Amino acid sequence: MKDVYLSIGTNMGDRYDNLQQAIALLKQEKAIELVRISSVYETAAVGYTDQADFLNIAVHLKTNKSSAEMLQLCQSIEQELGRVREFRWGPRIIDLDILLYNHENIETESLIVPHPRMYERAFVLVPLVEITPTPLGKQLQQAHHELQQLDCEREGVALWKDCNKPLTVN
Ligand code: A4P
Ligand code: MG
Repeated sequence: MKDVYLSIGTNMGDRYDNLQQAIALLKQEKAIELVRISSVYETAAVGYTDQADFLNIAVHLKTNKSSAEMLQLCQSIEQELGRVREFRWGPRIIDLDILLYNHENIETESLIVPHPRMYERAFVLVPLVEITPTPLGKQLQQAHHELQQLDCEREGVALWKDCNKPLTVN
């Protein structure tokens, strides 16, 4: 089984419901075992900043799927939830990115892992570090290290106020 870490973000419609639906679709997959889901964080938009705040989470799962199959699954969940790609970094119902795939370095036309922008983004690192208190491997150790260099409040990342609604694995 491969250890995979995903980042999931949403800033359109009922954001919490979008996260819940994405988790439900991951759970439905026989080849996927959900290990841990982070708290929900509300985060200021990065990149194209003139858009609504996001909700972001990180997810740890185990799977026998290849990295290409995982990318395909992420994209099919995005499609199922009705994501329309308007422009890069623009508003989205749901975005599933593969952060890490079993400590591998992958560079194909359609997939780069570790995710190329993950180490500079507090909205990725805060949830990821939360679910990896004992960072195993260089990539997770780097994530912990980079997060220490960031000022999360300044970067606009905060535990979502409605955090009495945690997303759960079971
Ligand atoms: N792709 C390559 N590597 C990966 C990977 N590791 N995981 C390719 C997933 N996809 C990967 O992605 C474009 C292409 O990236 C895919 O076809 C896939 O083959 P996309 O999801 O279609 O488009 P995108 O998400 O708009 O572009 P991109 O470059 O993935 O955007 P980012 O860097 O993910 O940024 N601010 C906050 N606060 N929270 C957010 O969640 N998200 C973004 C998106 C910007 N600002 C944000 C947030
Ligand atoms: Mg994406």
